[in-house]
Amino acid sequence: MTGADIRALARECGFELAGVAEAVPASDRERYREWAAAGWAGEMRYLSDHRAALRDDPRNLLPSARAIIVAGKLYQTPWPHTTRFSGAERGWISRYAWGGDYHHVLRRGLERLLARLAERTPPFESRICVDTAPLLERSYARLAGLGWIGRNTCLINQGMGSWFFLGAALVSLDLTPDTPPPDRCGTCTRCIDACPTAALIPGKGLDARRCISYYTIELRSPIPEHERASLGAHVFGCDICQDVCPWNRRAPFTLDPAFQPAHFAPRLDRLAAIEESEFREMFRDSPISRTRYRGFLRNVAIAMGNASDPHFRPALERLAAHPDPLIAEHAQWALARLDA
Ligand code: B12
Ligand code: SF4
Ligand code: SF4
Repeated sequence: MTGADIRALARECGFELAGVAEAVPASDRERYREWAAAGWAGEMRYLSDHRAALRDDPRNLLPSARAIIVAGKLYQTPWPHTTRFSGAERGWISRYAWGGDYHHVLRRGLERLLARLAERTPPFESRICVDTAPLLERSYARLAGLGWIGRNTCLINQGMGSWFFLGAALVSLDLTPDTPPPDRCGTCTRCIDACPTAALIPGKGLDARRCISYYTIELRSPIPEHERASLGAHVFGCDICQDVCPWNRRAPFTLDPAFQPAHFAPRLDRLAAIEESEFREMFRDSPISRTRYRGFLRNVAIAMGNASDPHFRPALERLAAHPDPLIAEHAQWALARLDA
């Protein structure tokens, strides 16, 4: 079976992109080791502790693996980019989190794909990975021909841009591998120039410790004070280095109901008022649940401070009296910013 056969099956299962890479040690593993050793993973210890070495070889995840099927699913909907948005009373949620939780959607799609494949092949072993396993998804996606790794570190496809998720299925089948496309970033440096926190380091990739996406999603401790102003209205994730990418100008939209917006730019005062049980209910099937209630209110407080809108004072005063010191301290910072 070839990549073209796999792509036909993948399309039937809701994926716009698919390809095949060999299940051999990752050619980018040295690059990854250097990144982790430099401490760029910050508090994301699952990327830098003993589990980091598992990324060297996909056969650590499935010893019988011979091929990796990598699939891409678009999530862009026709709503504005962060860089074209204004509305100080609202908070910004990253495009990838406007709809349902992609982990489930991609896993279900890959399960269907494997079931269809099984109708056409001898029995085989498999393992699905959607962020959940130590696999260099972007590196194998590149090898499987889905795109190149841009200076913003995202995987970019010439016709589809970069607004797509990745999922992978390791299989014990011999499938004909695809070939990686050329790098098409050329002399462009728009993403590096636009990053508000200078997290993209030319030639080296992303220092996650400085990325708004890391601060607002992964970091459990206080957000460094000197970075809070750069967060602007972001309350979950960041899209700026993709918004400015020329390859996203004509990127297609998804019609999949799973990714239609439910949480597009909500009002900050509304977010500041939600109780923990409401947070859980509201974001039950959303990637936003990852930041947890206290992290989310921490982010909302910063965005309110950055909005410099005196209407937020009562809400911030309430948060400044919150029993959780993380929330209270960020709200006090925001109040001081309103006073400045
Ligand atoms: C940890 C993580 C993060 C961290 C760190 C991101 C990072 N760039 O390292 C944080 C929280 C910051 C993050 C943010 C985002 N993430 Co994230 N994240 C991951 C995760 C779980 C692991 C990535 C990882 O291992 N990082 C460590 C670095 C060193 O590895 P890497 O980025 O894969 O880089 C390798 C290759 O790029 C390679 N390489 C080869 N050639 C080249 C050339 C150049 C120029 C460079 C720079 C690198 C490079 O070298 C590296 C080492 O092997 C993956 C899922 C997975 N298992 O891969 C999703 C994943 C990468 N994230 C994804 C998404 C959607 C996002 C966000 C857009 C979400 C958002 N809007 O906030 C942002 C994008 C920020 C950005 N510019 O990357 C998608 C990316 C899809 C795509 N089209 O690229 C993934 C694949 C999840 C998925 N299953 O779809 N993420
Ligand atoms: S996601 Fe935002 S903060 Fe992170 S590298 Fe891209 S532009 Fe910079
Ligand atoms: S903005 Fe330019 S340099 Fe950055 S990823 Fe897109 S094409 Fe590459």
